[in-house]
Amino acid sequence: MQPPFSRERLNRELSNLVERSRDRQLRLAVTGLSQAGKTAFLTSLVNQLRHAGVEAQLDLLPAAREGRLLGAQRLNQPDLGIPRFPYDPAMSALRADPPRWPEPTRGISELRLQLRYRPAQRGWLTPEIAHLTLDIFDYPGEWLLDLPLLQHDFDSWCATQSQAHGEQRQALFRDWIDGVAKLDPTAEADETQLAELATAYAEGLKRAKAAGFSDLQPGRFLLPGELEGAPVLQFFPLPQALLDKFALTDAKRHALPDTSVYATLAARFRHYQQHIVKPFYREHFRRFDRQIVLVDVLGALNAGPERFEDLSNALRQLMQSFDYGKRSLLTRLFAPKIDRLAIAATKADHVTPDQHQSVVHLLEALLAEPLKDLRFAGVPVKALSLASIRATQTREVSENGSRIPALFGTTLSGEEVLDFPGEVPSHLPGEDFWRRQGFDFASFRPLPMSSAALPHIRMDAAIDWLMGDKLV
Ligand SMILES: Nc1nc2c(ncn2[C@@H]2O[C@H](COP(=O)(O)OP(=O)(O)OP(=O)(O)O)[C@@H](O)[C@H]2O)c(=O)[nH]1
Ligand SMILES: [Mg+2]
Repeated sequence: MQPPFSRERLNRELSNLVERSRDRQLRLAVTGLSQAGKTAFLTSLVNQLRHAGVEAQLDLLPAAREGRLLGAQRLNQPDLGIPRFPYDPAMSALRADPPRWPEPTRGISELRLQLRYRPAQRGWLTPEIAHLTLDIFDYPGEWLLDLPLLQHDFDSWCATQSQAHGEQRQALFRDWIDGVAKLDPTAEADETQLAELATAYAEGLKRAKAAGFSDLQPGRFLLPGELEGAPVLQFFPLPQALLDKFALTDAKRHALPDTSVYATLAARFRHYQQHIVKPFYREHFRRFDRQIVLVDVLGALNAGPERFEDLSNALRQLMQSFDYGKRSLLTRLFAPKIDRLAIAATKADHVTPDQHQSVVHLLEALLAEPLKDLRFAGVPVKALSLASIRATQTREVSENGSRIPALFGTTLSGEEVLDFPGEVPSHLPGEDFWRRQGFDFASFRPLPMSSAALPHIRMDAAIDWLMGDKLV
């Protein structure tokens, strides 16, 4: 009787099986507030991995240093409902003459890469070549700030939003502040009036974003996409002073008719929570295996004390997205499963290399509480500083016999400059630092590309932490 399979066929099947068993998968999300450098990081990540075998400088990644990482190719992504990460347009911008930064992101996008590598340990069952399938996600930073909104009802959310903001930020909301002060929360809701006030609130948020503020809720007001003009986005917090003026105690509020201003805004807030915020966490966030949180610490330092304080508030809220303690909101609602986290200060090419360690210390100081909680919860987390796409070159300048490090780059307006950005404090800056205004940098244009791989600082260290253990 003929055996069902020939010996060759059996061997082939067996080696396919082994090959498949070596194939690994990872879902990686790049996270961070608006303009933190997520798209630049993702573009550089894809670029470095694609050129890992040849041009890319990845000495801090053992698989690349040992010549085992052979490169990466793009595959069709599994989630057909999510747009593809625009890698080619980003690279075209960086390759343009003069080079440009990739466009800001307006929605979520995904890219699937297949990495080919030679396993480090060879046994008789180990295939010659193994694969790691990497799904990477980019989404606007604003969406993340909506998680904390889930732990509130409309009243407690109004209370958090009424907390004192600095003068500079208040000034940006002036139209809304003046308009809302005239509102009667107990009156019958007037759709046109609510739409106008909601627009004024959204305009305030947009102005605050443009002025470098980070603590901006609700996030979708900034990037409404297809929800532009929809009633679900036509709400805003009622200032505590207004609620006090109408002596709206809990009992009184809840006795108001559904058609009142108060009840209409509260219903829209609940709808936003259920239909906008929750689906994002349920469908995307909780399925990521690993995340990197990017923070533009240097940008905030450059922008002064009010912005820096605002970044610190926003980060505290953002980090709740990683609080996996048993009683945390995230765990209760979505049971996430992240097993590794990196926290990176971006744009490190804005300071000279001798300052990089201080940047990491400052980042750790800024995130001291959440980092402590994460480590306590047993989530492995690493803090580092990096430049996804290095835009400056380090130079040394002689002055009075000593050599001072400096940066050379081209500003966004095309001017070549030699920059002395100053010292980065290694702890949270106090009044003294702000009084001296000891830190100042220009924004630089990307360097013209001289090789297929983008220049970077410590992208290889970040890649190693995020996926090095899968490449052994
Ligand atoms: N010098 C330098 N600038 C950078 C680097 N990465 C980002 N930038 C600057 O920061 C800006 C924002 O970077 P993005 O990658 O678009 O930031 P994002 O987090 O994706 O921003 P949103 O899409 O708006 O949420 C860029 O346009 C650059 O000006 C870097 O490695 N070095
Ligand atoms: Mg982006």
